[in-house]
This record gives sequence, C-alpha cells and structure tokens, in this order.
Amino acid sequence: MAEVFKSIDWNHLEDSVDLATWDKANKQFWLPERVPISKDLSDWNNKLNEKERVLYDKVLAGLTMLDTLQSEQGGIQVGFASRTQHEKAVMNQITFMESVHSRSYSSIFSTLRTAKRISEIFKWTEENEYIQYKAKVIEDIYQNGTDIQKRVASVFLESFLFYSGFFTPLYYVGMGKMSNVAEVIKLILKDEALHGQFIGYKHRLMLDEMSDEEREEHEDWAYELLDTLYKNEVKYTQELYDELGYTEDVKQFLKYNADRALMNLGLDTIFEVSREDVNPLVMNGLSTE
Ligand code: MN3
Ligand code: MN3
Repeated sequence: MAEVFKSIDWNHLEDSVDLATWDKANKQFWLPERVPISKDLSDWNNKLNEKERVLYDKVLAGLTMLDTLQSEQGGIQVGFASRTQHEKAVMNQITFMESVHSRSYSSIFSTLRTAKRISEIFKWTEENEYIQYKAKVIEDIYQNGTDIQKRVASVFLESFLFYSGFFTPLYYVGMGKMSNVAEVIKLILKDEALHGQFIGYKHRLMLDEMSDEEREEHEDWAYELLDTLYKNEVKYTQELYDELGYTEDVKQFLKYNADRALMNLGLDTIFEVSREDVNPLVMNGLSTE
C-alpha cells in the first residue's frame, strides 16, 4: 500500500498539452441559460412540420443518452486511465461539461415540448434497440476495457456517434431554421471536438509506446469496433431519416466524421469522404460561428 501522496503541481508539467487543454476548455465554458432557446418557438411551430418535430425529439433524446453515458462513465473511466495528475484535472473539467451537455437538452425539451411528451421521448430511447445497443457496446469497454481501449471508445462516441444526431440541427440551421437550438448544439460540438483531440492525443502517446505486435492487435480491435458501431449507426440513421429522405446525406456525414475520429486517434482513415462530399447545408451549419 501507501505510495507517497503527491499534490498536483501546475508549475511542473509532464505534458504541456494538459495545461493548454485546461486553459482552452475553461475558456470555452458555457451554460445553456446563455442561449435564448425560446426564440426558436416560432420556427418550431411555424417552420417545421410534425414529422420534423418528431425527428428533433428523437435526435435530441439520442444525444441525451450519449452525453449521459459520457457524464456518468466515459469522463470518469478515461480519467482513471490518466497518465498525469494534470490530465486527471482536465478529465474532471470534461466530465462536468458532459453533465452540462446532458442538462442542456432538457432545457431545449422544456422550451419546446410538454412534460407528457418529454416523458414519451425519454421512454423511446429506453426502447430503441440501436440507441441501447451502442450505449451497451461503449459501456462494456468503459467497464471492462484497457486504458487505451477506453480512449478509443470515448473518441468514437464523441467524434463519430454524436453526428447522426448533430446532423438535424446543423441541416436545419443551414436552411435558416431553429438557430438557437443549433447554437446549443454547436457549443456542445465545439467541446466534443476538444475532447476528441485531447483524448485522441493521449491515445497516440500510448500507441507510440506499443510494440509492433501490440499495436497491430490494438488497431485490428479498434477497426472492428468502428465497423460494429458504423453498422448499428446506419440502421439507426435509416430508422430516423428514411421518411424524410435524408439517410444518404447522414451516412456521408457519418463517414466523414468516422475518418476524423480515426485521425484523432492517429489511425489511418477508411472512408475517404471529404468536406465536398457532405451536404453543403450541413457544412454551412457547422461553420456559421
Ligand atoms: Mn458531451
Ligand atoms: Mn465530450
């Protein structure tokens, strides 16, 4: 037992990326109260049809599930895997922001929907096989995986799985609709981008320390996990988007972001989908800040 207890010393860093990320994460700190979501009520009532409103319900509820998993397990499990004390501090900040994210969807729901409808939407996520499947696959890695596997799971969740949901608010704000909800989503997206980069960077450090065999085995495992998640994501996308005709556009967006997740992890891309291959409305939505 009893190693020496060490106080965290920010004046002596083992990895300067920890401090840079701490500063950046705190600089972009936000709370949903800052965004006037109720200004979207007129768009919600007048510019969307009921099918589109139900699509928003489902994507926001699915995103709530992913951010709940990150706030209750992901941030903490990746935090346990920290290589430095400063990394652990960064992961604490990240974990708190995951609770802000999951909180913010409820602010959107309470603005747009009745309590009864909100309960129905949350019930839907408990019964949706694709949402439950991805949550279980990721949770199993958080519970039973190695340190490096936890980082892969976290980056796939944040840099890839979120995007089947992010598509809707980005696409509609690209058409000039629901801009305040999109503002919340963009704040979340900006955080996830930072989280994916930071955790991906720590993953790359671990990759560099592996022997060739270990690395090959790990990479095979990671690509297989991505394949499993991608297949599930395609079915989820079809269920949500077929009726409105957006499925192919969402799939392109998923592939584009899957490659970005692989880049964060320091792994070769597999889909080779460029910005130009993604629906320009979504890219507009992404870049309006
Ligand atoms: Mn989050
Ligand atoms: Mn995150």
